[in-house]
Amino acid sequence: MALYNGPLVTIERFILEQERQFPDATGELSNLLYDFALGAKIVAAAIRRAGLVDILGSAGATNVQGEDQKKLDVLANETLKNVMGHTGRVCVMASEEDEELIPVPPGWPQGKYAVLFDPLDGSSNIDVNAAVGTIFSIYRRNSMEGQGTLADVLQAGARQVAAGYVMYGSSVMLVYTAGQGVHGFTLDPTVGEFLLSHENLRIPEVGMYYSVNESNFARWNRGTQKAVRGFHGDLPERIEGKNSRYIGSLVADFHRNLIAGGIFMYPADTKNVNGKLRLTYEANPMAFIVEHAGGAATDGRRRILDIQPEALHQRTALVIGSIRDVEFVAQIMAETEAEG
Ligand code: AHM
Ligand code: MG
Repeated sequence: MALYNGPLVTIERFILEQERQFPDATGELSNLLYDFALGAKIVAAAIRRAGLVDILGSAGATNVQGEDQKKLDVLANETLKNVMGHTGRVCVMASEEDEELIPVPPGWPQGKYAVLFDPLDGSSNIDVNAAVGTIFSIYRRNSMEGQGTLADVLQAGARQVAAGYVMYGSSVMLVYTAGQGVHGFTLDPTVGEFLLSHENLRIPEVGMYYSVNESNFARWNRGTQKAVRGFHGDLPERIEGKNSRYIGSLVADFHRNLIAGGIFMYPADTKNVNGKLRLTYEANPMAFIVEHAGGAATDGRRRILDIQPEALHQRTALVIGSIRDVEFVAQIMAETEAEG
């Protein structure tokens, strides 16, 4: 095994050190972030065995091993609910996998945070062994006491106190911000620890890549089509052409653009008239992260973080990434709309 060649900073030590800057901090938010890190390790371990688990599952028709054969997105969801719900730090949860709010299990104390998550985003990629992710978003509760309410999770994204994602890729990375920079940790599977590997990530102002599902081209409005043609290199006076990269896994597409610079778009189209991605547990946490890394996120008209959510599973168009590229798309969309 290669030796580490720098100071070893575990996610625990890093979060603690950040928290020391705030004398009033109770440590609850730090603990919530470790809770997500623990959940991520459990999910990562399951994903690593995914192919094997599928083989065991299909071979064992008479062998009722219900839990082992659960689909990974269900497993990820149950894992996060279990990890987050039994800590006393949370008053309510919401997940892409649950239609309704998820209360804290009976008998467990109510905490001051509301958490939302997409337990396994891009899960169709599991079957082909491509990267998937977990996305999370944390708010301080609005309600005063007792069980958390819908209003606790339907806060505008700008009110998030922390957000992050875990990418299960060629290595497992956890990236988060609690408002003091965006930091990335890589899981060392030999010791089971997330170690600081990317401190204070900044997204380049102009990116190398654009990421969009171009099979939807004919269903986009003219503004979106024109912006993407700009990325093809058809508007050299406005923007340089870019390289195309699209995995179809938001976390992986976003992560690449965060590191290398780029823009990800899931615009509205005639089939997905409000876009495809969900505002509260997909767009908002990513928007919070990108802004803290110097980037931007819009639905084409509005800053994502300013949108007041009205429903838990509300969809939104999303244009997110390097600031000048996002501005370019927003301008082209506005100009085209004004032309009528
Ligand atoms: P999911 O939440 O059902 O996994 O869907 C979200 C995923 C994102 O990860 C990805 O950006 C997008 O759907 C890809 O959609 P498409 O296959 O239409 O390009
Ligand atoms: Mg999702």
